Amino acid sequence: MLDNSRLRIAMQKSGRLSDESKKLLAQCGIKINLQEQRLIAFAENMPIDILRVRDDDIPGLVIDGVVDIGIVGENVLEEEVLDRQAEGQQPQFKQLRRLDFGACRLSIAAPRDFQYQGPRCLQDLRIATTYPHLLKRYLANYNVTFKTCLLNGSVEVAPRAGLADVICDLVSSGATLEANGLKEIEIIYQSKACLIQRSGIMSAEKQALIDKLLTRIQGVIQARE
Ligand code: PRT
Ligand code: ZN
Repeated sequence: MLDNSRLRIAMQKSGRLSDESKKLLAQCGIKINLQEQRLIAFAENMPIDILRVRDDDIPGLVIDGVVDIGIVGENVLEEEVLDRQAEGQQPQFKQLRRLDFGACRLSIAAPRDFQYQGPRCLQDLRIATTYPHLLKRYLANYNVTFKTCLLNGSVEVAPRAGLADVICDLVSSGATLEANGLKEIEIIYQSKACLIQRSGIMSAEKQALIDKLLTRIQGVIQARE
């Protein structure tokens, strides 16, 4: 049986956000013993449980109220929201704050010799991406429609493999695009990690703990600036 009295926080198990998420919680004074293989870790000094999952699962866990708090990239969050809206749902959650890590941008990139003269050039092309909804929303501003090649990894090899004309993927240094003979042609979304809370009623104790954590996070981030 799940213990509902403890604050449940979801973070990425292993990946680009996991070290920083772990560090942030530690700097807030939460003592956790994260054993590598464990899905759940229990804080020793506060009524908090840490759930360690794939980043893609975090928005849904918060929106569905399975966990109280989530640390996730805005890119993954926004894509999940758009996906649910496309299915006729109205996903509810509270955006608590933006964090100071996980910075990246979602960009459209094309083979180096592609003659790019603005979004209209993309009409009817096939675009490989993990973020079809963010891409569709952006290109709809230009009345551009496209064909999707949905990939959850190795997006950058799609043009060379003949799977797509261009790609829409996350970029930070640009080295991956460069190594794959691609150039960035359009930035469609700027992202950072963020902290979200489920909607609905929280017990006074849980809400007080969230408020305390938020104050500490504010202090940690300010000290790093
Ligand atoms: O296993 P799980 O599903 O949890 O992890 P994942 O593999 O889906 O995600 P992960 O760990 O790669 O990224 C988690 C989050 O980190 C993303 O959702 C973003 O919010 C953020 N982030 C920040 C990035 C990057 N920077 C980033 N550079 N996510 C991915 N990348 C990838 C990008 O997809 C491309 O393959 O890095 C490559 C490009 O990097 P550069 O530096 O070569 O431009
Ligand atoms: Zn993922």
